[in-house]
Amino acid sequence: MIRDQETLNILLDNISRFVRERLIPNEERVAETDEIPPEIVAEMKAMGLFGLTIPEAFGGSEVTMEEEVLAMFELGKASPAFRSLIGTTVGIGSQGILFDGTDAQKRKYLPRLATGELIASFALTEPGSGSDAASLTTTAVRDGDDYIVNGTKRYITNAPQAGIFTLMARTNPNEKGAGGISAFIVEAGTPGISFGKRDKKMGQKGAHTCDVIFENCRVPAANLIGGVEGRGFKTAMKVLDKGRIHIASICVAVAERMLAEALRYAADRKQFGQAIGEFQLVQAMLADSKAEIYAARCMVLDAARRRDDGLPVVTEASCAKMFASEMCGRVADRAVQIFGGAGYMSEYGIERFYRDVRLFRIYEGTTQVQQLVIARNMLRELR
Ligand code: COS
Repeated sequence: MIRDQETLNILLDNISRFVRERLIPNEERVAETDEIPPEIVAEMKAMGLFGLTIPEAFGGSEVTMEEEVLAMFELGKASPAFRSLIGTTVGIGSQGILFDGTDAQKRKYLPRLATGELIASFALTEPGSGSDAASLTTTAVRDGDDYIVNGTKRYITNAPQAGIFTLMARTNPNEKGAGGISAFIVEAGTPGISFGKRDKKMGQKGAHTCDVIFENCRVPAANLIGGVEGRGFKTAMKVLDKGRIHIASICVAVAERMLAEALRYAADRKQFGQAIGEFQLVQAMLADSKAEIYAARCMVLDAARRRDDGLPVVTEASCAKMFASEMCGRVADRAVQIFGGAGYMSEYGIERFYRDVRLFRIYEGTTQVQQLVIARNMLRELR
């Protein structure tokens, strides 16, 4: 759903210019230093990028899902690390508060998320619990007006920068599955929280993850999301449904960027007396990539519009995330192939994207988890 085409066009133009003039010229610097320069972070804040999905009442711009994916089709054309910095605040870190939080929780945290003063992170995964999210073992035991949290969360995106975590922990030790899990807002400075070393990753330099360790960490009961125990798993799943459409839109954007680079290279690079783009075998790689990007783009937009219409999108979100992330991997592979030897060399940048996009098929639910969700829903509907 597009609320006001003119306002949206201004936003999309601004992001597109920012990508062209500020982010792309800084990509190599980010890859080398593993840091997004502070002046770029400040510009992202000033542009309101952290507050895109936060309601206007709390200082954000309250974009619809369709508007969000259109914005990500632009922002995603730069190295994924830039998107990652705003990604958890726009998405999985904040949306649990928005969907299921109390009014007091919204009033307390959303305004500072909207400005980027606070970065929100999503703490679900653990050393022993990844795809099987309902098996998590971090505990939150009620003690007076607090909960005492113990456990370790792993690979938590933006944890080193985070001001708050949306934390999933088990409040009912007798309920081993999803029903025993509750969601909390935990402030990063709370005593009892410590951080592991920054993970050394295959790609996405500039986007940081690390362990978050809770040792007898006292969290006020007022920070139990929605004030009701046992609803945390569903909150997490709802957040991920939306997050999966968001990630799918980034896959489309990065694939478009890689294809644009491969096309330019194919048009310039000459072998056997002509541009390699004149060869049908290279054309096949360009054409397959174009068609697959178009298909993913249509899926993402359809899923987003359905969500805006209030329709269930669990299956569509998983379909879009699965198809778009796998498509992005294939486009990355073809782009490296079209660049040939240059594709393997870091100075051309395409190998960096090849490594960066590998994550899309893994986080916010692996391709295999998406397959499981899609097929389970099909069988459920049949029954
Ligand atoms: N929206 C709302 N509720 C949902 C839901 C959704 N999308 N998906 C599941 N639920 C509910 C179910 O309805 C069920 O509720 P009831 O017990 O009241 O019926 C409950 O949650 C448990 O669901 P289910 O039995 O399907 O849970 P499973 O343990 O089988 O897990 C998967 C399901 C595998 C889909 C889930 O664990 C998952 O998504 N794993 C991947 C996690 C992930 O993406 N991690 C990445 C971390 S962030 S980078």
